[in-house]
This record gives sequence, C-alpha cells and structure tokens, in this order.
Amino acid sequence: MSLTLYYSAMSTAEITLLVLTELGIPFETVAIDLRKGESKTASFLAINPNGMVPTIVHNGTSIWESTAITMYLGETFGVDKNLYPSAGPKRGEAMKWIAWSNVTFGGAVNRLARNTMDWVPKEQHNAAAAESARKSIDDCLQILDRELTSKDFLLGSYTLADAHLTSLVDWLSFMGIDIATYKHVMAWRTTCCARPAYQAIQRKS
Ligand SMILES: N[C@@H](CCC(=O)N[C@@H](CS)C(=O)NCC(=O)O)C(=O)O
Repeated sequence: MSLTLYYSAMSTAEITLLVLTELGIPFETVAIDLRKGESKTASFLAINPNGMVPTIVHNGTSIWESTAITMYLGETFGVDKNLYPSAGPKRGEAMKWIAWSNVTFGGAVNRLARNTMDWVPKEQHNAAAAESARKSIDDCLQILDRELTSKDFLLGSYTLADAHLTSLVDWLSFMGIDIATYKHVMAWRTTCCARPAYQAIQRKS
C-alpha cells in the first residue's frame, strides 16, 4: 500500500493530516511550500490541476478536495476502526457534516477572512461583506451548539466528521473569534483537541 499526503502547514491540509493520524495508517508526507509556488509546478499540477493542498495519492490514484479525501479515507480505512460509519444513513450524516464544514461553515469563515485579514490587500476588504460573514458564522455555531446539546459528538460517538470539523473550527481562534458562549461547541472542541492524534500533530508543528 502506498499513500502520500501533499501537505502545507497552516492550510486546509491540516484536516487531512489529522484524519490520517486518527486512522493510524502509514503514509508519506510531501511538504509543499505555498509561498515558494510549489503548488503550481508542472509536476504538482499533474497530480492536482487546481494546484492546491491537501492532495493524496493512494496506490497511484490522486484524490483532491479535503471533503472527498476525508470521506474516501473514512470508507476505505475508518469503518473497521469505528471512525467512519458503514454505508447507510449514518454515513449520510457523516457526509452531511463533512460537506457542511467546508461549504457552509468554511465558506463563511473564508468570506470573513477575505474581508478582514492582512493577507488580502485592505482596498479589497468590504465591511458589509465581513459583517454578513460574521452573522453566517454565528448562525453556523448556533446550529452546531444545538446539535451537540444532547450528544458528545456529531454522530454520537467520535468519527472523522468530528476530526474534519475540529480542524476547521481551529481557524476561528486564528481569526480571533471567541467561541466561549457556545458552551456545547466548547465542550466538544475541548474533548476533540485532547485526543492523542490531535495532540501528536500539535507537537510536530
Ligand atoms: N476546496 C479545497 C481548498 C484547498 C485550499 O484552499 N488549499 C489552499 C491552502 S489552504 C492552497 O493549496 N492554495 C494554493 C496556493 O496558495 O498556492 C479543499 O477543501 O481541499
């Protein structure tokens, strides 16, 4: 079996690193320095024409998009380890949360970042767009908080859907957004971050 993760620190690839670490399967890491343009070289574009991390190559097949990667790794390696549901409604729930993490929640976080953060030139910032993104993030956190009122994890027990979302929720702290008022989200995040896989990644970076 050969499995390679094309990775850059402090990027969406952190999600896949956490998922792979939770699964405890052997993989190789190839560091891609985004600032040096290594995601846009001909050799990397041949693996992912979008020029983005994360990308994995599993036994010669290239898979990109972090959501697809989490679902693929989950169904391939996670079912026996109770980290991903077998095919059926529970798997549908896992897929729902993984897609929501990037599209609805991650989309709002991205809009806020683009309209407030230093890496985007100030003249491109739009205060109304930033405000609307803040409102969307708040809506998402309320949905998540309600979901976690009656259970410890998204599907009841810990799965890769929790790993995927934990990694994205980390972005909020980088952006100075306090989640302390969402008590259930806070408790969930604390438990997820205490897991050995999450801790192992923090020690490496
Ligand atoms: N939708 C993609 C987004 C991945 C993405 O935005 N990756 C960024 C890093 S966070 C990237 O590789 N950018 C390429 C570059 O900056 O050259 C996913 O979820 O995998």
